[in-house]
Amino acid sequence: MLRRFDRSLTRPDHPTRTGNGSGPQPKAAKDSDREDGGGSKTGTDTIVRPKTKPRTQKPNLYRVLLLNDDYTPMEFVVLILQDVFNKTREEATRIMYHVHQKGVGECGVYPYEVAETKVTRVMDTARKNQHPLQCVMEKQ
Ligand code: TYC
Repeated sequence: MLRRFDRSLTRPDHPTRTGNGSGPQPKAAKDSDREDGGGSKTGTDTIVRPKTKPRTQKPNLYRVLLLNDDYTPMEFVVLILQDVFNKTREEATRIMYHVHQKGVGECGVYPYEVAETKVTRVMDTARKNQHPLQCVMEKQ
């Protein structure tokens, strides 16, 4: 079943949220609305609570991948991995050689907007330096 994303379900401080954070508050039935005229002579009044399962939502994650080509200098790729993906010199060199040998390699895994920003930074920097380096993202 498809459910609409609703931040207020996971954010107790969200303005759409009311009450003590334990979910929608049940509305007590007005006595005048009740078929039996109300009153609690028997002491058996019941409160009907809407069924709301507490749901925690994990963000969708995206792998950011570098693709190999024959022209982008190795040093440029290493610098990109250090600058954009915050890799150490050693890790950046390892990833660069992996991409060079296998054709594709993972630079990191991020939520959508973060992944998108990193892809844009790589592509813009490559274009500015006239390198054909390609960077893509894919849903994990
Ligand atoms: N294959 C390139 C070269 O030999 C180096 C390279 C590595 C290019 C990784 C792109 O994503 C890449 N100069």
